[in-house]
Amino acid sequence: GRVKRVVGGVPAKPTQIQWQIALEENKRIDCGGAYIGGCWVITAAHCVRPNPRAFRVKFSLWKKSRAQDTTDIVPVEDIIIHPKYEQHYLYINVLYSFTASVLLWANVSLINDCGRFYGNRFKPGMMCAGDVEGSVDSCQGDSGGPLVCVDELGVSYLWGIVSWGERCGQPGFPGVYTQVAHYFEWIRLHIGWSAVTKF
Ligand code: 4AZ
Repeated sequence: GRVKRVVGGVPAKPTQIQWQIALEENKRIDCGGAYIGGCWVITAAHCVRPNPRAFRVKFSLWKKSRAQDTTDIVPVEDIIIHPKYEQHYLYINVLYSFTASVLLWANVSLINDCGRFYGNRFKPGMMCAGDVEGSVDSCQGDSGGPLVCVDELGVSYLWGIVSWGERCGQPGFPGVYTQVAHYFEWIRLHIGWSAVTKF
């Protein structure tokens, strides 16, 4: 497959990014997501349709596909889309088939005042990350996947969700992410406090 993927990434070590999931729709993988605890996974709304039966969640992505056991692939019971999600904010996404290779990750910096790059397409609840030169970025296929901040104790916090951008790795067009904190109350309303897992 000709999957477009993270720019400037390096392979993850086994179990390094345990919260990363892959979202499978009718045997294809076009999106990622993050396990946040309990029975909850978070992803980008443009990755899903309100039809849980079309999707499965794949865990343990560091395992070679033949080493995956049945519990690494789980069905989806329900899909909750944020009420303010508006499809017309999105660009048309070309879907790439994910003949899966290895999970890659990259170090990105948070970039402030992203309206200078994207004008009024950049809206509240969005944030930008990468670098201005375009040497690190997320890309198609990464959508819905996690951007985490790691604190001084090594605890990872879900900060952003891969959302959109002007192609990938383009100078002056950093990747745009959903700012998780902006939706925290809504997320908490659905999952409750107890569900949040510490990684
Ligand atoms: C996409 O279409 C997409 N460079 C995801 C991330 C970025 C661009 C496009 C950011 O899913």
